[in-house]
Amino acid sequence: MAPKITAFERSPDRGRGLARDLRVRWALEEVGQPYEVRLLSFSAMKEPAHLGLQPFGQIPTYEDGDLVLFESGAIVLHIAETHAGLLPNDANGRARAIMWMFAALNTVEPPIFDLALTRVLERDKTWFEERRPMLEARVHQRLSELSRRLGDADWLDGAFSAGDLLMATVLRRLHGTDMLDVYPNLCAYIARSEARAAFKQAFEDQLAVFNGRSAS
Ligand code: GTB
Repeated sequence: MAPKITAFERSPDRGRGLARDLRVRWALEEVGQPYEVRLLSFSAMKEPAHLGLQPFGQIPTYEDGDLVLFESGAIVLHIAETHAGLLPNDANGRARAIMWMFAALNTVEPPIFDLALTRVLERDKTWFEERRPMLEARVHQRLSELSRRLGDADWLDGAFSAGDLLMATVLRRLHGTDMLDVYPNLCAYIARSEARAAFKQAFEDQLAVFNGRSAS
């Protein structure tokens, strides 16, 4: 039986691939693992059936036989650990790839997500313009540090890994802003990630849901 994941029935990002099911779809495509998708409305996500799988009433989840997982990072790690292709074979390289997974989710994503959320939900607040420079400065700090570390390498540590997959999904959230413009190597890194066949397939599949063309 193919693993089953959950995704938005109608993503608020209008098919831009910013919801966190994309990273799970992408990981499954990278390792060549077919999967099924269960689409959920916002109300279904808060019902007991889904809360039994995801205590916070969110997507994505991952079900494979007896195993139920939530947290996109944990799901991607599980996929990477149980299939070839997303983690190096040597123990040290593997540990460093996992380190980059944590860096993406714990160090780089929070300021980017805070800024995005504030732009969407708090734009009409009196203090929005006052707060914005501080939020943007925090994002720039992380981007400049990441840019310096990446240098002219293709990927964060040797070959493409689950660390790059998560980092690219985190950075993609800045599409549509000018914040990446001063980091040409990060722009090229994102473009390189989005050029991967597995990314393209995952992106198309989530877009098909938004466009009502999904088989799920
Ligand atoms: N830490 C969890 C994980 O990584 O799995 C976070 C999961 C999460 O935030 N899920 C969101 C969700 O289910 C969807 S991805 N939200 C519904 C809710 O909490 O009620 C976050 C997201 C949502 C919308 C956009 N967008 O419109 O651009 C982008 C990202």
